[in-house]
Amino acid sequence: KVNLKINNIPISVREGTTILEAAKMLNFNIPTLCHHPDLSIAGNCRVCVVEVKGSKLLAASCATPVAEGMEVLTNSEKVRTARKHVIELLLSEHNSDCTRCFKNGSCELQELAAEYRIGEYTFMNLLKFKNFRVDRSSPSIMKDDTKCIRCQRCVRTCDELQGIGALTVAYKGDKQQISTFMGKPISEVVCTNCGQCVNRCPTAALVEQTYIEEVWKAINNPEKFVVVQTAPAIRAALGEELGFPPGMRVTGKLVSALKLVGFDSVLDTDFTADLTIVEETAELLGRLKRALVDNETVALPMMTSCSPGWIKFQEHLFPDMLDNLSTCKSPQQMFGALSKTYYARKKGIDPSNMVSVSIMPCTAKKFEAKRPEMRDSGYQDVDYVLTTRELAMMIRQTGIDFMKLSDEHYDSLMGASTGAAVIFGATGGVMEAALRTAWEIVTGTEVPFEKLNITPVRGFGGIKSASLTLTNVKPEYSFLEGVELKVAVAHGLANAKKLVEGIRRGDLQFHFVEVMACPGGCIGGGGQPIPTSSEIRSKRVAAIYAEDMGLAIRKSHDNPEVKLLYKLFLGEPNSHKAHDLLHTHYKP
Ligand code: HC1
Repeated sequence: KVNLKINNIPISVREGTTILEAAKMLNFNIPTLCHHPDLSIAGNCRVCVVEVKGSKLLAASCATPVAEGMEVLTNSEKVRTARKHVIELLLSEHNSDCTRCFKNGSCELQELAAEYRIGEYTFMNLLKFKNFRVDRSSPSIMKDDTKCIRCQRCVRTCDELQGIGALTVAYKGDKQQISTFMGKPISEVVCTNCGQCVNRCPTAALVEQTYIEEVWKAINNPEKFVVVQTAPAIRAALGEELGFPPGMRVTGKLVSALKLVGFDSVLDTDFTADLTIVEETAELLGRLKRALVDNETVALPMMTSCSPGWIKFQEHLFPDMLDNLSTCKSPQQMFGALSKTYYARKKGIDPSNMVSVSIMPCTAKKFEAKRPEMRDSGYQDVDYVLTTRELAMMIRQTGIDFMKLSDEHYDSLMGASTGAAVIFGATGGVMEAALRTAWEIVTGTEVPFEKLNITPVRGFGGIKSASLTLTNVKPEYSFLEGVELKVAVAHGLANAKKLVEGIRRGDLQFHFVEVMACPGGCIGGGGQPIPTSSEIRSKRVAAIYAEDMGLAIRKSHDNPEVKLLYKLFLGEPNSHKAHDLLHTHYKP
């Protein structure tokens, strides 16, 4: 233990603790702009400076470990003056057009400027001498260098958490910029659109491409029938934007709010998450049969395909392994294709007048919706994708007191879901849901309720693995008797990279692999409320599993509306119609 004083209050902390962390333990907040708990220490914004007795220089508290006998002042005259100057210097190179900014009201720099009462600028406005661009080339992410304070959170996120390195620091001194390779547009570089950089950017240098106005226009057009779907992870996070603490499930209020916002039908991505499990399990069993019985060369392990950041990652980094991806479209896209065919037909709506909107925790979903493969309904299957944050803006604009809303239920036909679908939102959830279904299909016996939680695939381990020996299988699955089904789960693309490299080298052998691009899975998606930290991710995951535990139906194949869909429309899993609408192939 190390003993020190912060603002004259004694404290004893573990060796290696930084001054910033120790101050937090005493409930002193030291502002920072480059520090983020998920990332390595940069120490480059200098906003977190503190005074250490005996030292002439101020210390960056995020990068300075505590020492025995240290006496620290976090708010002395000297500290306040320096901090104010740092903020003023940052503002001298920042486009402070706050009222027109997407992050107005949620910008960390704006918040500090308000806290330190920055009025007249002390320093010359240098921005006007710079020739910065706004990059709107990506359907997911907008990069505005005029707002950038070069804290490098985005660079570290892309490199450390995602293993991509699409963003880097270019040039030195006052010419320094955060740049893509050769300054190319985002849409032309190795960006997966995951939005993890957006989630950590303190200003509006990186924000989602917003489609709020387009969605309002559709809602206000009496000719249009606007359906909305909500991803599994939204219910565990939206509350944070609207007054609730992290970890509060707001499923019923979310439905009420969407109805008040004006959507004509409020439906659930969880419905197609269940459908994905039924389709994907049939596909996996088919691949195993072709490999084990027909001795065909089959791409194994099969890999999940619901996370569009992960798909793009494979396209960029492992194009030789695209056949390993399940042919299933993501639940978002299955929903889009069915909304303009099955749902439109059953409800007597002309699909050309239908607008399909989805609420996603993910910025890559905006890109996914615009992929050319995603038009099997004859139209663009999903028209607009909004993040959790954009939906919160729309709810605020509607003037609803979200906290006071009563709970409502999703509309029918594509609104029913099971606990298995809800857990899609957490890393390991798709695998757990698939195993619940695969076991029952292969053995023909029901998994007892108390055995439904498959804990080895849960938690925040970067790469998790598990195995399940199949016994007492049904005659048609005799080729699986005694087979040890090996599965693996990775979240965050840096972990995925390690896993896929191991598989490609032949060091790791699995039958089925789940990858989610974002840390923690979709609950930690790039479109989720800011901040997202490991503590917050844990709370959202706990909310997801609590929702699963509370539901009477917890296995995807038991979803009554999925059964009805097969009966009325698709026929059977992996049928021709299912293939036409719900499956695709990604080509190198
Ligand atoms: Fe996800 Fe999925 S779980 S990808 O993480 O398969 O975004 O929530 O909607 O499509 O269902 C995201 C979440 C989401 C899809 C589903």
